[in-house]
Amino acid sequence: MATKNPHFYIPFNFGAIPHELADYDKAKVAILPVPYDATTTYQPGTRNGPRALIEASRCLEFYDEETERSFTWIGVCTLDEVEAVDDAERMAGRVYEAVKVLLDGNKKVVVIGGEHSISSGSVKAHKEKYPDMAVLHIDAHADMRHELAGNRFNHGCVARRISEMCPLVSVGVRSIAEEEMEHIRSSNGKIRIFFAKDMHDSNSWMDAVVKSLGENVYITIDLDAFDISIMPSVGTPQPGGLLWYQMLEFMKKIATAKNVVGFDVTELMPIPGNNAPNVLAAKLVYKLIGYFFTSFPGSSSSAAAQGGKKA
Ligand SMILES: [Mn+2]
Repeated sequence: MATKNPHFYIPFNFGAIPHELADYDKAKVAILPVPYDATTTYQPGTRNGPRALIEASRCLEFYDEETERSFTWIGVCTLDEVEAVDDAERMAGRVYEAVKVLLDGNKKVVVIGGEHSISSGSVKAHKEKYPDMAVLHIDAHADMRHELAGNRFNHGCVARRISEMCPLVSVGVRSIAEEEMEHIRSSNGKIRIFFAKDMHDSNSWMDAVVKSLGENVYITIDLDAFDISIMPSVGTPQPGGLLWYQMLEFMKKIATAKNVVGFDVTELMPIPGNNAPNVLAAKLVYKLIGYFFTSFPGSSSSAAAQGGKKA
């Protein structure tokens, strides 16, 4: 028979959330760690991302001074890590199976990577549940190649694979090949792209992104979308990215206008001795759980609580 933990135990889960709020059956949110890193093209190490993110999350406060509330009451369960297999397509398939079980259990799913290729499995599972959803892809790279290094499931092709399933809007891009640009041009607007060069000196792009998406949105975040000054811990860094408060403002706009059905945060490549980027990644995940899955003043779920359109 289980006994209550004395208060001096700190749970080893996302956020160090007390066991009664991290219990699978009661939790509304399930965090799925996927420590996979096989097709990265420049620097390896994203397999260490999920553990570093969870470790960093344990130092965060539950109270969010920005929305003036704690989010932990909805319940956040940290699942065991998905076991890595060598083949990226099979790995995405494994993530698909795992996410499908969680969605069948009515969880809101947060996948933490691991390299970006894993996101296609999560998108596939969400698409089955939300057939009309679009994907908001936040990334320094277009990830729009048909194949890279002979592999269609290389992390540099993930947006292309996702765009074969859903409408796709890419935001923050500042690294793109000519063939990727041509593919986007020939998509007849099914693939939209917002370049970082048009984002850094004005926030008017945020409303344009909101307008380009339907009601149900899945968000896939490659942490290299952030500027390298605040997020050096990525395998394929690019200068000129999003800053912290800019990202939060954008995410709050999405939360207010859309129904976010799930999200992933990928490509954290921890640098030994520099934990600050790991904390950024962890805090981003915590805030997004709050923005997307709980109500806060002005959010669409708070509109629902007042008789708005969403259940
Ligand atoms: Mn990227």
